[in-house]
Amino acid sequence: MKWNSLGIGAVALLGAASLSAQTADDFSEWEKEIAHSFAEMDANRDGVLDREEVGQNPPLETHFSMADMDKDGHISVEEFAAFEILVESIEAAEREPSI
Ligand SMILES: [Ca+2]
Ligand SMILES: [Ca+2]
Repeated sequence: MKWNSLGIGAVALLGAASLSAQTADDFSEWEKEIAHSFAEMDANRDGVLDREEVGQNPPLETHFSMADMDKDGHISVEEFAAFEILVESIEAAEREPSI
């Protein structure tokens, strides 16, 4: 499976711009974690997450339609990565209110 292909990289790079603390190493670790959690949720291993599979991830379940950017009814790994970046940015913003 070619998870660490350009798709994740491009999405992750976009996210990096907003997550100032990320180093290149953190970054590939993060990418691995994303691919790992995605694979764990993808119970039927068809490479996408459907509504039943995201039940283990309540924020994703709640915001499924928002995370499903191309509205095909499934969450791809790119969409999942983008969603996680969004959640992390929101959490980071809540932890560190702007000065
Ligand atoms: Ca699936
Ligand atoms: Ca989709």
